[in-house]
Amino acid sequence: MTPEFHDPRLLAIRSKVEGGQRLTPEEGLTLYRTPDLLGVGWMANLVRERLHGNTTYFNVNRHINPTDVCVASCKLCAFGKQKKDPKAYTMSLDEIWHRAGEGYRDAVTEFHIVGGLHPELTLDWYCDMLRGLKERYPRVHLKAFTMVEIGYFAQRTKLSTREVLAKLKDAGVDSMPGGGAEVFSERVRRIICDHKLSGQQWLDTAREAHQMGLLSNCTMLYGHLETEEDRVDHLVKLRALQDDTHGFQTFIPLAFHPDNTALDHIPKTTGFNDVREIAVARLMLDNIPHIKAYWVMMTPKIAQIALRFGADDLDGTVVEEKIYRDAGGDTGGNLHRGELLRLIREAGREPLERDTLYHPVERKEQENVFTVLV
Ligand code: V47
Repeated sequence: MTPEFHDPRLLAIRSKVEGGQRLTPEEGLTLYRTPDLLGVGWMANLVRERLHGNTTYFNVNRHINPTDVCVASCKLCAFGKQKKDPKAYTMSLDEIWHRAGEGYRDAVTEFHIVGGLHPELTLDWYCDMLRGLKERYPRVHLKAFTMVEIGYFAQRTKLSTREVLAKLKDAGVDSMPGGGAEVFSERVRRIICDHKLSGQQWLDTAREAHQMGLLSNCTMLYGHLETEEDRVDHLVKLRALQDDTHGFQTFIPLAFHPDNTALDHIPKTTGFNDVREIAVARLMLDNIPHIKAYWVMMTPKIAQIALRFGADDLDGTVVEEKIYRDAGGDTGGNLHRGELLRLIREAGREPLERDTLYHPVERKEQENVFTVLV
């Protein structure tokens, strides 16, 4: 059933969405400012169903965070620690290779590997880590390193970002996650992540990765000091890069979790804002195929509702998530495959297990083995 749109600006947006036309930044602001969440969600759902029908994607994955030692000290982050902090950790290569294979019920198809900017671990160490994972788990896709880590490796080795990417690709990186983009506004970055690469450098590194055949995801951190204009600007910049490279697979809006960060006076985002972020992203990012409701960040309950407001992907089983847990996230990580299936089916959607590149995965549940159907 089509909802009634009383606001003439929303009516105009609706006819553009129905006609498959691109929305302007001003229209993005209207979507953020209207209280009509159902109207915005209805339009986002229209686009989502046009692209994916009733299908909802998920994967069976494990996070690996080799170290939380980080030179950046970003105010937004509760995960990164100074090397001298007694709570800081750095895993040995043997530990990483061993831990990667333990503690999961379902055979994983993806390792999601990101970590702090460690001042001493070398690029060769990371390449050995990747080669060791590939040798032990040849069928598992390695989605590894944010654009921020690539920039830091380049700075430390004095290689170009292209050379760093080439070395990591050669060692086994199959694609890249979307983290570290935060919000591109330099005003906000100066406060929340001062020592990190700039928004433009994040985009330039993503462009290079895409040009070298590495697909990636992209994210936006919201719910801290950014304005609605900053969010629209961020989405429009991602959309412009995607027009050029077609290298982004999925956009993931990330709600800021303030606990244990230097910004812990900022209140947590609300369910209304989390759902609206999904819907606005689906409508503005007309050239990015997937919008992910990352349940670890949104809670499984809100992520499930998001499946009717523009999201077509729930991420995965996410064994051993640390970044949100350190920032007070209480969803705990680690949903089993069966629980993801239930969330999706109870939203009236059709679950489809995917690998990282969205190929369907067929699984013999009893034998705990999978086949990627290409
Ligand atoms: O890079 C850090 C953000 C990201 C906080 O690509 C914080 O498939 C909220 O990027 N509150 C990590 N956010 C998560 C991420 C991700 C997650 C799931 C899937 C994919 C993918 C990527 O979380 C960091 C940073 O941008 N972050 N600290 C915090 N306190």
